[in-house]
Amino acid sequence: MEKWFFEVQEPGVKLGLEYEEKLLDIQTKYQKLEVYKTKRLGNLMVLDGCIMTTEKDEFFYHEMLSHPSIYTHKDPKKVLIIGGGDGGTLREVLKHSFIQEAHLCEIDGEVIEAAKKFFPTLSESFKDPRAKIFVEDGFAFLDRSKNYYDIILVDATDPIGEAAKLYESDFFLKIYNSLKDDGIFTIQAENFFYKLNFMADLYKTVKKLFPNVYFYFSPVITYPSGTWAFLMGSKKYNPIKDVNFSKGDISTKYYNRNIHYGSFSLPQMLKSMIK
Ligand code: SPD
Repeated sequence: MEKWFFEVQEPGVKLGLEYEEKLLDIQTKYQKLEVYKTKRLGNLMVLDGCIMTTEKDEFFYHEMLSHPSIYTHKDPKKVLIIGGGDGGTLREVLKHSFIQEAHLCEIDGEVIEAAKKFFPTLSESFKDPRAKIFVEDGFAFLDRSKNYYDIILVDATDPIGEAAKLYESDFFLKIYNSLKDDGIFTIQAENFFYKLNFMADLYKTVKKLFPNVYFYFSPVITYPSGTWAFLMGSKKYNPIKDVNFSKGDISTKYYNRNIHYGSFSLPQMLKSMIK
């Protein structure tokens, strides 16, 4: 008999993935954590009913969260990832040999353990000597690290429940203060089809703190609408004028120079909301 996992992506819209086996189903201190072995997309991680990542399509999201800011910053050495307990973003950051320190602050240690067990191709970088893992709340962590990071990447869940505070001005102020004078941060930012108003509000909130704010996009086939947005807040650099690929090539499946430039083109319906 067929077994299916369904995510309700929007009222009246579901995405279904057929699976062979449920590998994990636990309630952690923070959320319900499930892992499925799917027929088509490898292992699937689900938090509170929401698709986080699959082994087969994760590269879109993790490459695109990481590399645009790394190639835009003049000389990035210290990176902080908030969330991202599956390790995919950490793996991408550490592909760059010039990154000296990559700190990952994930509130839920059970996500890290599940990633180590069921997502080895994402969690491989936990062993890298440049990586340091902190299992704690991102707010408290940021309070302890002022003016320290070149880049901060927020690899969060959707802005629902507890995670909603990761999309508010108090949090962005802490990020601003933890970045150096030419720092950049990037946060996952939903999609323009279902969440246009959310994206416009997010842009305005970040723009009050950061002089340079940009949206860019990537396909992520298992996320609502199939097209995912990222917001970059930068104190100094512009990702089109300042991007510098002479830092060296890395191995990717999706990100490249032309994708970098093209991803910052905005759909008209979003452009008119943030002008
Ligand atoms: N609707 C899905 C949004 C999930 C964003 N975070 C994914 C975490 C993967 N590292």
